[in-house]
Amino acid sequence: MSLFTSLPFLLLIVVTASWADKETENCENIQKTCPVIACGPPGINGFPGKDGRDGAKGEKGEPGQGLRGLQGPPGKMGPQGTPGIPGIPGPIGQKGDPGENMDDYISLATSERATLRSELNQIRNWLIFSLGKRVGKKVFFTNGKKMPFNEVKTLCARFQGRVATPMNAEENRAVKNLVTAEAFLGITDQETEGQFVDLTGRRVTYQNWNDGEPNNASPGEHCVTLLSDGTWNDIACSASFLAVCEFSI
Ligand SMILES: [Ca+2]
Ligand SMILES: [Ca+2]
Repeated sequence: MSLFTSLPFLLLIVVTASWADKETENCENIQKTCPVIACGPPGINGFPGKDGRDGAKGEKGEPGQGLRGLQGPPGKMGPQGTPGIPGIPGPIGQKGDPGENMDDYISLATSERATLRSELNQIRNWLIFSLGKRVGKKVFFTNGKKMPFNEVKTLCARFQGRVATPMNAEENRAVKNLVTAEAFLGITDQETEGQFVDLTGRRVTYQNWNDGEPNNASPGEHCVTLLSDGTWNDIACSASFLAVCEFSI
């Protein structure tokens, strides 16, 4: 090694030795003036201190962003309000059709009634011609069925008629020509034996008894029938004979 190449190295040694002496001197000086702990390792952090006092109240925050609740039920109905102001009258309507004239209506009703009456007369005449026998203002009809006397009364009353009651020879002949079997007449002596009356209680003035009748045979005969020859016989009311009704026209 040459002298020139080792010179910087020698200077470095000298400077380092000089800095070490000064450092030792400073440390000795510090130890003389500062506490010994100043040169020790740093201590461990202590526990956190107590909470401080509450601060001042902050300003109101913005509305939250959460979901809105369901709508509640409707409240109670409020009091009725005052009536409103009447509206403006509407426009006048068109003139209506003229009504039916009362005279025309009455005339039409009268005409229809006359037509109906005419038709009813035609029907009645046909019924009499085909099914009944007419004498004056009385018509006799039969349904061709046999039944007890009380049932004959009920049947005739149902059609607003009466049990056939000949008041003279002509009516008696009409009934005889109508029937083909023994038929009840509307004559009885149920109230007083031997006193024959019609169903209104009026004593009959016309009678056409068969020979030996009325005999009120046992156990008692209080109704009357028309025999095939047109004469009469008193008979038990519970027996069944042809029903014949009469009607006024
Ligand atoms: Ca009798
Ligand atoms: Ca008799």
